[in-house]
Amino acid sequence: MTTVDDVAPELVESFETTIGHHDRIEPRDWMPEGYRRTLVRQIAQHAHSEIIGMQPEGNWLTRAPSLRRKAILLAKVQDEAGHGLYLYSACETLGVSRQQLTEMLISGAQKYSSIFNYPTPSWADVGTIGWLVDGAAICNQVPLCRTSYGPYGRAMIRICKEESFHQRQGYELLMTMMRGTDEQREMVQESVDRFWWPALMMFGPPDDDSPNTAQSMEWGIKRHTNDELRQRFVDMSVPQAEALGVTLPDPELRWNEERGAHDFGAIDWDEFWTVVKGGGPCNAQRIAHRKRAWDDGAWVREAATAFARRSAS
Ligand code: FAQ
Repeated sequence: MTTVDDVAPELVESFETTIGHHDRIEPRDWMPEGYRRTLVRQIAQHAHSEIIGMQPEGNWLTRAPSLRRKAILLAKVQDEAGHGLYLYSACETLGVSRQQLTEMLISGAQKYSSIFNYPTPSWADVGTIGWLVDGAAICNQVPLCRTSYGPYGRAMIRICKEESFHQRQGYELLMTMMRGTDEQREMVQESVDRFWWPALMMFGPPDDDSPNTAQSMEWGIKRHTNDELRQRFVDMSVPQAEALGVTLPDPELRWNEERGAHDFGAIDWDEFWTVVKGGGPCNAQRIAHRKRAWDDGAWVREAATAFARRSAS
């Protein structure tokens, strides 16, 4: 492992200058081991989230209420698979293989977003995930297009364009239901009630309890803190909820003239950490499903590797 102490000073200086100028670090450039490890951690967690994130909505593929909704949902879930692949590829430029990353996900050594450990018992959840979960993802990810590591930032550009489409389809789905029957409106409200707080948790722990934020900001990996992005998401969602005609389940949510932002109630951080540590309602099911798919695909990976080896010789 190379540390700052045993590399040529001009390499360290070149890294620091690049970061200082908000330019991009590329795979061939020297980088501190901590920078590389932080990127592997964050990009892998992001990739795993996209792949595990296919499950809650995938649950509705066979039960979508019309062919049109089914085709849209199928396309969205396929997009998530694509995002996972771009991100795994970006991560591989840092010297880890997709096999290692998947094994770390399955063993619990690497995390994925807490939000995907909640169930999706209602069709309205498909719309709510698009509106709130993709909405939160966009808020967090648009600044990552300017992250300091080239392959990650470039992957994020396309991902954000697709997430933006996903968010709109979710909102349109909910809007259609809100124009329907009382029962449909109740389904939307019930789904929003369940997803609002977990969506706020997607941004990570509060800044004063976030061990990685300060260093990640210094390295230009993160461009904003967790709380800054969470606030941005709340401010963006309030008028959207009003237009939709749903109530956000927070009696303390109100505009603060002085701050020019919304105040909101306390997040249940005990719930967040329970879910992050594997105790959420669907953690075991999500990982078991991923492991089954990985095991079932072993023969395909073996055949592809053998074919590649034979073609190369
Ligand atoms: N869930 O010090 P920080 C999507 C962990 S993609 C689980 O603040 P950091 C698309 C964190 O890893 C959603 N764990 O960490 C889609 C760390 O643990 P570690 C995913 C969490 O990295 C939509 C510890 O807590 N997006 O939704 C969470 O500076 C619809 C301390 O936290 C990304 O991954 C959490 N919510 O900031 C797909 C975006 N929050 O690793 C399908 C990129 C924190 O030290 C359907 N990632 N932790 O053991 C990021 O921006 C950052 O990694 C944060 C966390 C902001 C998530």
